[in-house]
Amino acid sequence: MNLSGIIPALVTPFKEDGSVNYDSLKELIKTLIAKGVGGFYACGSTAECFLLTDDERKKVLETVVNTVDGKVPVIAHLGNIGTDKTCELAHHAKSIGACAVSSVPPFYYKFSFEEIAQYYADIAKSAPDLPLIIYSIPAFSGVSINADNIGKIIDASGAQGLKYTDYNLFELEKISRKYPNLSLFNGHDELYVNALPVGIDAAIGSTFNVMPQKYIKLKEYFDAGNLSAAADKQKEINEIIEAMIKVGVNQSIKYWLGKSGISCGDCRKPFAPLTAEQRKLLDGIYDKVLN
Ligand code: MN9
Repeated sequence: MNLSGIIPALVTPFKEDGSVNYDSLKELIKTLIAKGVGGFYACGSTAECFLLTDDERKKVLETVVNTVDGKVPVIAHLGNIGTDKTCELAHHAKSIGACAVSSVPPFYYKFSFEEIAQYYADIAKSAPDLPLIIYSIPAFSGVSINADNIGKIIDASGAQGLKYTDYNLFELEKISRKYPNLSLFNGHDELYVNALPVGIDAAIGSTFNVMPQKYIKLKEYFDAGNLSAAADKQKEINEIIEAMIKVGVNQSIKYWLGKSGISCGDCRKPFAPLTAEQRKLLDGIYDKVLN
């Protein structure tokens, strides 16, 4: 799989009336390409995918693919609770030129692992030539994907990658030893420096919408063997992420992008708009985000 570097999981900007702001999305993509990102992850958790209609998801993906115009790869997240909807999105992603597809496991009904593996097999059938990236985010999906069970998904679907949004790096390391050919994507931006030695291929994350330059620098330090500078960079980043988690990660990203001139509106309900106090906290560290 030809994916590397820092891959933002794009936010979905909204207008004041709540509709998708496609102009801001285009502007954000162009800005991030100019900053040197390695690709885009479209319609993921950060994009509020479960708060978008199916039509909006398709139109957002089309906007991303068209704006990127082949400059970097685009991964389409298709995740849905039902196989049919996911497969429809897979057909669409393939037809418009996405480079890879990805999905969280189906959730809520506590499907058996056999059912989950079949879900991925069905996606693979719907987009046969596209690499499939499993998206593990147990804190949100409630599904644990680990070294003991991931083989069932790989065997059923031929999945070639894993986006790993979990704090358990021992498990990631176990997966990397057991499946050396699986492409691994770091999912918790606050662990980037820790995941690099495990052998990740790239990082996919929300905070790259606002501060990709910090991670690009961190990777340069790491590649040059300057591990203490890389660790210091992560500390600088994590001070910011800690505040973002307190306020709401997507809310913080949208607020800062707005300050930088890319209007993103609020997150969709039931997410609440930021309070004056939360905005003040974010204003206080905005300069640190930009550096
Ligand atoms: O998968 C993102 N996860 C979610 C990527 O959006 C749930 C991460 O980039 C986190 O937002 C970030 C903060 O924990 O690492």
